[in-house]
Amino acid sequence: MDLESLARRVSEHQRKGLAMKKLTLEYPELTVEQAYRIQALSVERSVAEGDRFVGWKMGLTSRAKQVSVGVDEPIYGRLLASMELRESLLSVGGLVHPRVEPELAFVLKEGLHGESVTPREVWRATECVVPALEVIDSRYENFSFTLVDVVADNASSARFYLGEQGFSPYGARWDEVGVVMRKNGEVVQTGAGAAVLGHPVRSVMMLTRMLAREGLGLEPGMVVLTGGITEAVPVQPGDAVEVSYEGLGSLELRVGR
Ligand code: 0L1
Ligand code: MG
Repeated sequence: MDLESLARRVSEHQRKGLAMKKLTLEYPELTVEQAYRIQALSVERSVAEGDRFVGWKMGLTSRAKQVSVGVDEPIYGRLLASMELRESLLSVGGLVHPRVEPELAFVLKEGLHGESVTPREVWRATECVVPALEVIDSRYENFSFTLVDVVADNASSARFYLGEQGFSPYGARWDEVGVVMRKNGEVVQTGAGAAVLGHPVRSVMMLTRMLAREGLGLEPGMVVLTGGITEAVPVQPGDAVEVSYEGLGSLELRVGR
């Protein structure tokens, strides 16, 4: 099986925002390890073409999402500079079926490596915690996939938006931060930081552990999206999403063509 050509296929669908059939329909024998290789190769293609690798995301960090995909461990994806929204406007051009979810992002000032990183080490390495929105977009038809498919598709990474204000890692009980998400003025989701593996710091610890198994690690300056605090909400042009993070302010995202 030619992982390079599968990576090219995934990249093209990501770039053009075109839905595709699940890779596992054609290659049922694909493994999770091979799927991570496809993910890495497709991101390397983007970097070779001028994009920049800026961080990582954790996905499937809530029990509900893990059950829906039939797994009991989160997955990770890679973040590129081109995915970061610089203003509070999401253009759906180039996306298949975008969904928005509130997250807490950790921005690192020091690297993190190894299989047994402690919470204290994560706090010491963290420059700030930032309220964030992730826009996920599975490139698979009907947002339907297996674990292997979604890993190869960069864990559905599409866009992310970071709040302007960063907070000291010691500035809040991150597991107790309540979140209220409104779409077009109606409350559509509520949650708390504890939805992310019990505490978002565990997401960074787990990511570091998962990367260490591959000989990888987190570098200074990187962003880590720790995982959805609520279910992801589908959006379309004309929608406006507003998320308030208890004690931390709010983020808005208008959705356009
Ligand atoms: O960020 C996430 O939790 C999404 C991971 C991939 C699963 C999905 O697309 O819903
Ligand atoms: Mg997410």
